[in-house]
Amino acid sequence: MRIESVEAIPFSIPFAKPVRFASGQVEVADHVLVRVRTSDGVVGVAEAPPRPYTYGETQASIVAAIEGLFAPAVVGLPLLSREQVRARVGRTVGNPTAKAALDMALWDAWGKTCGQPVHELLGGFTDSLAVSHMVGFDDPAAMVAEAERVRDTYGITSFKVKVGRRPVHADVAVVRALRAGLGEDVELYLDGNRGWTATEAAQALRLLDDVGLSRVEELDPADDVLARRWLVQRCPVPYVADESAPTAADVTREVLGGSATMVSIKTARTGFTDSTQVAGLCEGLGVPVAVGNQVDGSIGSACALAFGASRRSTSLLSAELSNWLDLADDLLTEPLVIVDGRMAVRSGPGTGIEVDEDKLTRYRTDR
Ligand code: MUC
Ligand code: MG
Repeated sequence: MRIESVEAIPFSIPFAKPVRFASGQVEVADHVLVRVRTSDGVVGVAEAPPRPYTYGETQASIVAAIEGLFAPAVVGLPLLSREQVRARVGRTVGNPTAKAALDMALWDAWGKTCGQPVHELLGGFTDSLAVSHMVGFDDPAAMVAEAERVRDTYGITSFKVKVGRRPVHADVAVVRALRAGLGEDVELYLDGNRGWTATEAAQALRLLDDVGLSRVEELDPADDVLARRWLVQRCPVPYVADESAPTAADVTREVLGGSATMVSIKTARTGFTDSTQVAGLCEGLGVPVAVGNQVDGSIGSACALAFGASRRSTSLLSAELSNWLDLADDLLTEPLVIVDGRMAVRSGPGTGIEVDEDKLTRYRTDR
């Protein structure tokens, strides 16, 4: 069974509530649906989210990379020759979400071919994950109200708080307000998307010492190499590498260099194949991991769920799986669900999702 075609379909679905953070903001899911067809007529899908402020990709660049470079490189290869696909696609540098979506669409097609869910093909560790919700920039009262609504509606008790604004005191006030409003029983952790200097981040950590944070992520730029190591050495909780360590090589460099003590794994940028590699590396190094979110849509969230549930190391902590809640609509025939703060794996073959063709017709932007 061979790869017969690879399509890149741009679509656009508005977020009912835009997500804002230190490195950018997302108002519309202007993502790309990657659709693979095999010689047996099986179809696999995944989505690529353009995040120019993180990876330099745009919706147009993802479509161009897939149509112009990756599809011609892989069409005709056996569906299961993932290392060949990886080697050929890897000849082009960059384009992480375009490569990841192609990889996940191929896994989806394989799962649908053999009638097995991807989370089982990848390891089958568990059947549900605790969900963490990301709270974007707003004023303190609005951020507390959003977290309370998400907790009361979906039972979610883990929150990633976006920080990195100046002055530091504004974000410190937000985090304090969240702890006061939500109580001691919720998990709170921070993501600065490189917005602060190491000195500002250290100040924030001092001011928040008694708030009970579980971890912090990319508070300052990893490219400020010595300042970052200085901060990580002093950080009282795990310091997560996210955008500074998207590949296994980056993880090795950042962790061994003392610039991070924990790693965020995002299927949106490492697909299933390279996410497996990163997870195995972290397990070998003894570095904890968490399943992160690229402000994914429903398809991307289903992929992150399948991967997170596949291994022990990726299912220990709550996974960032909830940004689709803020989308005005999605492309799925069956919506995702969060009950009692958890998402159950989809039981169908592949990643367990089906694209609603009428919705795709409505939201695609290339016709
Ligand atoms: C995150 O964890 O940083 C925001 C920007 C991005 O690249 O991903 C999101 C969430
Ligand atoms: Mg992050």
